[in-house]
Amino acid sequence: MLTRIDHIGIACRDLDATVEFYRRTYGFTDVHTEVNEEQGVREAMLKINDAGDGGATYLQLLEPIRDDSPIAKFLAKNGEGVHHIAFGTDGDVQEEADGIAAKGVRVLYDRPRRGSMGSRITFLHPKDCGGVLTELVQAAAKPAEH
Ligand code: CMX
Ligand code: CO
Repeated sequence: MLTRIDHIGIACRDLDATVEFYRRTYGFTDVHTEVNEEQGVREAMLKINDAGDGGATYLQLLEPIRDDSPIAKFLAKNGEGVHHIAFGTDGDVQEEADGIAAKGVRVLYDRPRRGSMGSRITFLHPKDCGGVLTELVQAAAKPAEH
């Protein structure tokens, strides 16, 4: 099941300046920064709130590290702004994607890829989602409690 908004992805040209804007303007802080080579981004996750399923909701700020990456292409065409929305699943993301594909929506990956903080992610084609690039996220399993 899709249980929450996991994050909103925002394309920016200067990650550090954008993180600073969100800190100065709203008081949000980056809880995590990483480079995802496969996606061609340097990114920061700003936590907004915890969610009832044990997950959380974030803003994902994305700066391109390559000219041929999806974020670089988006910036060249549209400039900075909202790039995608991401729903969090409480179960297997591939099962969610298969169920959505069966409804006629194109899923971009054959199998999930690695997202922020060890999550498993896949994307739905924006042309099948009313112009909204949509990501599905299965958060990394938390270590077992002792
Ligand atoms: N939101 C809405 N529409 C979008 C879009 C977006 N973010 N990106 C592209 N489109 C639209 C374009 O406007 C274009 O529409 P028109 O044909 O009407 O002009 C169409 O989709 C094709 O766009 P394109 O610029 O030619 O781009 P591509 O087809 O090469 O790539 C997409 C589009 C969605 C397949 C590609 O961006 C992709 O694979 N995205 C998934 C991966 C990703 O976005 N990674 C970065 C984030 C990583 C993370 O979240 O962790
Ligand atoms: Co994302």
